[in-house]
Amino acid sequence: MSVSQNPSEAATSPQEREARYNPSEIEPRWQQRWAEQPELYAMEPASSNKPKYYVLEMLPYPSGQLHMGHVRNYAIGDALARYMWMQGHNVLHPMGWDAFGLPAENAAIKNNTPPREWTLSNIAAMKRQMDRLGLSYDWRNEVTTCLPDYYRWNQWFFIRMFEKGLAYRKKSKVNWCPQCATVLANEQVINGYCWRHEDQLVEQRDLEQWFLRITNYAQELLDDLGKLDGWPEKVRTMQQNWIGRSEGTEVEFDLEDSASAPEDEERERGKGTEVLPFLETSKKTGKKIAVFTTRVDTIFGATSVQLAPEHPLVKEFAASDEKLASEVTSLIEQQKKAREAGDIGEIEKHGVFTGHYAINPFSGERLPIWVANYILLDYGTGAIMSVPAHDERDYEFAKKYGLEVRIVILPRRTIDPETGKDAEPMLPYTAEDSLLINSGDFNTLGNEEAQKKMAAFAEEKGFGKATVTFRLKDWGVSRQRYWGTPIPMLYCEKDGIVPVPDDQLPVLLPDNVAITQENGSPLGRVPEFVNATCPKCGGPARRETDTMDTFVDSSWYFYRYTSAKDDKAPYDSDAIAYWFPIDQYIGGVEHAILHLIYSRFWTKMMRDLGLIKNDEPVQRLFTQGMVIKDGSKMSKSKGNVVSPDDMIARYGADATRAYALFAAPPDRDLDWQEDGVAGVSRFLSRVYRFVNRYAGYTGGAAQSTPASQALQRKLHQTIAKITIDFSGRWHFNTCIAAIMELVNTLTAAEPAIAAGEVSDAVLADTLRDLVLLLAPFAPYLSCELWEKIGGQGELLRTPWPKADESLAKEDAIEIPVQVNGKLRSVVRIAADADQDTTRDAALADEKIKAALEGKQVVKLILVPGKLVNFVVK
Ligand code: ANZ
Ligand code: ZN
Repeated sequence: MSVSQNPSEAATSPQEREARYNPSEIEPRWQQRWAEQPELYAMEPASSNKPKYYVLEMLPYPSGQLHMGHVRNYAIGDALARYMWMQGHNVLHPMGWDAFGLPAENAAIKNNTPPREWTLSNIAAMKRQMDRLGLSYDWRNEVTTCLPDYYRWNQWFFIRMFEKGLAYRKKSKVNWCPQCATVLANEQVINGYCWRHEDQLVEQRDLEQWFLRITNYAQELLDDLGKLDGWPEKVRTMQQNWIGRSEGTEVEFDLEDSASAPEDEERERGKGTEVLPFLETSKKTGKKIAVFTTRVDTIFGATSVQLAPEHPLVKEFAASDEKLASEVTSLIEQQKKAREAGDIGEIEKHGVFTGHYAINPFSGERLPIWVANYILLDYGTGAIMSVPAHDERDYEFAKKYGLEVRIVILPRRTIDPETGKDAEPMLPYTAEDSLLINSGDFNTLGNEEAQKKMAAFAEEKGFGKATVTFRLKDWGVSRQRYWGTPIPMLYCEKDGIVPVPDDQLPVLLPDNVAITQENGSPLGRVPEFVNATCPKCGGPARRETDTMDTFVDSSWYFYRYTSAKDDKAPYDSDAIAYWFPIDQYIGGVEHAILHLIYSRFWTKMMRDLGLIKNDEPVQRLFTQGMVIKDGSKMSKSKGNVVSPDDMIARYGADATRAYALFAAPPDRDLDWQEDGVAGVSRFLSRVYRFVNRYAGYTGGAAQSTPASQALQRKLHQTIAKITIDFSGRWHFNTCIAAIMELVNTLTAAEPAIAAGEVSDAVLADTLRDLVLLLAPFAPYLSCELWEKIGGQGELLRTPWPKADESLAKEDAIEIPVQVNGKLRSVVRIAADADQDTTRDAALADEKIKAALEGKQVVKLILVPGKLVNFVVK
């Protein structure tokens, strides 16, 4: 039976009569239905017999508005989650809010709204947007990091770490952003500027701070990068560089006992080394200077020892030497400026001779001790041996100050092939593959062997050892701000630092706190908060007023999703054993170091507390590209923001999401074009009308026909393509393009359908599978059409269609055959024909035979499946 049987409709064509696609009617209706089914997106318990799949998108900061970057991120995750449900998995697809942080305080100052109120209303607004987008989140396990039921566990972990010596307090030089009025972690300083304030240079200050001992895990964090083969290479490399492992040797130089401040003449003498005829023990002070070097093989070429300006020994020297003191002050100042400007690596080198000497333990030579502005206190030991002949920076320094340059390694082959003479290497000569000279007993050794032997020698003699240095520093977590997790520590005059007992957690963040941009934590100005009782002695105690870096919150939030309501523990360890590691994490590459190193550390720490078994939190990581508009990143500051609400109002959530997936492969940047959204919306409209037109259609053939087979072939090819993409690289743009092609094929088949040449069963199957294939990309439309075609059961739990290879097989394809680049014929061959078969088929063709008659084929160009070209003379 064909569709236009109703006589009252006979006057209009089916196209004119049929319903218009109206997402603003369809989508809210389904949104309402989904909201009434809390089980729809719920994870099943660990006892489920389905395979588990944990898909996670990075949780947003609740600014109040989703932007297109979010929409893109969530559209990718949502497509994957829906696909996995249809593949029969037990899916965990949660969402939450990274809700602490400075913007809430800034908004409070600006609008006079308390941070809590501002944050919670932003969350409500963004949640509405997410629901309107139709994202499949299990809201029953929503995590909001600014609420006490979450942050109490930050405090609980902090105390566990304190007990294990993993959380400690020390005075240190810190990065200070005057605009944030707080300390920043190293990771939050971008080329010397604040990560939140692009134009704000970060200052250095000395403050008592809480640190987490992430460096205990430096080696493991590095080693386990090797396990993360589901992570982008670039992210692993960034982490590796950030951890910055360096193998070398620590060597102790004796500090020689010298007279007080040197005369100017003596200062001049600092420019050379001299070998002491004999070393009297009385000449040694007993003090040692440890240096860290990666090239102990060059130690006989050391011509000075250099100290960081803030090295403790420098302070000692300067105490009795005013001239030195003032020079050191300016070196410190230069270093500070360079650090703040983020180019400490390129600092213009300055230094000053201290008038003191150190003794090279390998050679017994006395080396002048200098202070230099390019030596960093917090790397290695804060002191180096300077080897000008073999190190760029030392060379530059030595040239400037006239220090001796002494060659101690040479290329293995030094004979100049032209002159036959020994060639002097260009200085500084830094090659690893070289031989030692001028190095006492170590002469003629290869440099690698020398490094091993010399480190062993130093160890044996007790003045050094092989060591490893990391660039990674402990994580400073103290922030002098209000809107964060209170650090659960007390200071008692009698008992010192005392953690808040577990049964007094959470330490609640008080409301009604005046937020100002003055220095010092706003909590320090709340006496009810500060004044506490010592749990040990019952005497008065002062409460810590710093709050935790918000990166603490995001270090473990994804564990909490498995049991967000638990008030006895941060999570249920059995549930973690089931759900972890996360199967797929999706987010921006801007988190490659900060968040993704901290959360790896937190996982290892929790494992060592015996809470979990997994070593790593995330199995596979995907970093999506940026959303670009008019040539630059879509952002408020660029004024090129496209509002998701606007797009949804105009084209619907399905079109907006599908466009975000269609416009570019997800790992690439996406250039936002509204025309493109309109185009996707027109496509969805075609699908809508087509399915409506043929739902329940029964006017076709009862048996399989050639037209049916052609349709089936296209359908199964489409299924195969999309299925492969979902398990691999997620080129959703080509998935959606493939669905578009399928719809083109269907439209082109309409005359055949009308002529009854397509079997009813095949048409019905095609419609059904088309709806299923669209489900991850356009869930509203799919649900609507699923109902229309009488689909049984919940679409999301309907098995994903299976590609039938035999049906997908192309029987024959046509290949153009050229002679000297001119088209002469077309041959039909099997789609999977090999090269020889293709060539033979071309040669057997009558037209080609004629064209080649009497000519000599000099070359055959054959593009399999595409083209054959005979080049003839
Ligand atoms: C002598 C030497 C000779 C060095 C030579 C290099 C080449 P990486 O690889 O980054 O770990 N160094 C050590 N501590 C330093 C500090 N606090 N500030 C500035 N420079 C420091 O670099 C290690 C090398 O950097 C060390 O090896 C040391 O210079 C320098 F032919 O020692 B080397
Ligand atoms: Zn006490």
